[in-house]
Amino acid sequence: MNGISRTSLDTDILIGPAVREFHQRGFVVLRAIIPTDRTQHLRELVEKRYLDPKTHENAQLDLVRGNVSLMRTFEYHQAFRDLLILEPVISLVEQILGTDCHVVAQNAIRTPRGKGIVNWHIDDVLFFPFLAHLPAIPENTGPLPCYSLNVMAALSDVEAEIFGPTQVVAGSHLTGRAPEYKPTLPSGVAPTSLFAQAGDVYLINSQTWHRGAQNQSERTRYLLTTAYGRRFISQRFFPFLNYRMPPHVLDGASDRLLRLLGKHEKGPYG
Ligand SMILES: O=C(O)CCC(=O)C(=O)O
Repeated sequence: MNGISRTSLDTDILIGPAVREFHQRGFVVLRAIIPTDRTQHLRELVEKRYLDPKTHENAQLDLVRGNVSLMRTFEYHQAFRDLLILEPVISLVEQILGTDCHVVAQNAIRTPRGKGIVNWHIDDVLFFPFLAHLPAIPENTGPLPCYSLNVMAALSDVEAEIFGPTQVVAGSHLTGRAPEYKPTLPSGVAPTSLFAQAGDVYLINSQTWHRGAQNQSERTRYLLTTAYGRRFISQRFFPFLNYRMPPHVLDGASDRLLRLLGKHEKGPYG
């Protein structure tokens, strides 16, 4: 599988091709973005959070879902919060979504043997259903706008099918259709498995068909997913109404980080 490596290219050179590939295929893979000591620390934090009985005690707090997804990890530790502005990822995200985009969600997925978010899905409502009725997108129109995307950071190695890779259907974001919410694809539709080393990061358009294949190995898989949206896409911090950002999340945050957390300029409507 191809991927864009940061080691040989600086941020500016990486961004143009990565944006093009993202728009064409509905995803792009960036190699070796998070150093090993950081992925190890993040894995340990996920494990600690998961093993803490308090995480599971009160469903009203929505700290874990389906025994697999740890929710709002930026609240838990600054190591997660600081990944919200990880370069060159954040510059790439802002190039795609605009410099007034914000964080929609940040969750850590911990999948031991037998687990996986195995049903095919898109992450938002279907934005462009009319595409299903067009013969083809006319050339020279420029890329279709992307409204929201998910940045997925591999925190452990997933180098073969048995470890349960994220799978995508290349080009599916341009079909104007959502997949049936089940583990299989229509015949003739082929998935691409995103094999990764810990520290690789991939961006997936919210409209791209994707899923996490079942982990069939003894190696627990760790994936950090951070969704970003344009200004008009709502943030999804449970309990939504009256959500209050814990004050420590804002400690020492830069203006860029504050904006990503939701501190916006005034604009239309408010
Ligand atoms: O676990 C994965 O690889 C995919 C996760 C996923 O589908 C999602 O967060 O929407």
